[in-house]
Amino acid sequence: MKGIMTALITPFNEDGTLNDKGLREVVRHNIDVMGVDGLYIGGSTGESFLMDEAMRSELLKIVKEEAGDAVTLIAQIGSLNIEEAIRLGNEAKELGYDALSAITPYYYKFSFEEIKSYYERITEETNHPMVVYSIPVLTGTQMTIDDYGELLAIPNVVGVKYSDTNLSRLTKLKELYPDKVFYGGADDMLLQFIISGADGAIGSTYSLLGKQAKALFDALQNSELKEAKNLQLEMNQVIAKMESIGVYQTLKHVLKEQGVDAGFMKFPFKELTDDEKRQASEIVDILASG
Ligand code: NAY
Repeated sequence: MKGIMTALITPFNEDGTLNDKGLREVVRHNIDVMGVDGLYIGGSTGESFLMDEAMRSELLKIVKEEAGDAVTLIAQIGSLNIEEAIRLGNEAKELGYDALSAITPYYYKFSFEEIKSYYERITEETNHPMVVYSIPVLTGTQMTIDDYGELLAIPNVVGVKYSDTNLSRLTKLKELYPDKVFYGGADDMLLQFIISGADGAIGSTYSLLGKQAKALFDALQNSELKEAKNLQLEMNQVIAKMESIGVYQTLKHVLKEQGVDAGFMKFPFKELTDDEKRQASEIVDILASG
């Protein structure tokens, strides 16, 4: 469960249906070319909040079929509809996913008690390892150290995908809960996450920067701080460009230029304009020269 995991994009056809062939290519690319330790399926990068249940279920099936047991697989099954989350969680478990993950319930301003009962219910009814997915920048839900502690005490909650930038809180959490697994979630701060106590990271850009991220992770395990810093600076050149154009769209464009059928975005996400495509293509050159 440790190391570098790609938050997988989902390739769609132009009509919004799942691009089965493209999805398999993206899975293969991440395992065979990037060499990442795991895949996180159906997260924010995966556009799963734009999909219906049947499509999310199909996504989980195809990825498992293609990946087999080659890498760790975590299925993001969270949904505002608790029955849907439980059904998807049980499907993922039966398919052989190593763990489930669920976004904190969003949109409504749920109380912490409500958030906690959501995780209690999903874990009770799926009985499979659960990674809490906290991403305040998208959900607006911030939790305190005590809140995290209460969630980590729920049976089967094994860790947190900590897509937050408060690193002193992360350091404290890892000190308090050394046996739980914490994943960093801002790819331009991978170095800082690992130094702050994260066991690994889950990020979108590892579909392109997986090798550098793995090298950075390994450098830190060997206390090669200077090497790790250089790798982070190299990665951040690409990440900054992606953020200025649109991370998910740029990922798909660059992968396609590299020969991986990453498909289209799901409505209402827009495709890149011609000018943005030109800017995104510069990343192809940067990666090829590195
Ligand atoms: C997911 O569920 O797709 C994630 O892991 C999200 C992590 C990403 N954050 C967002 C907001 O998409 O990888 C990061 C992010 O794309 C990267 O740091 C570049 O900004």
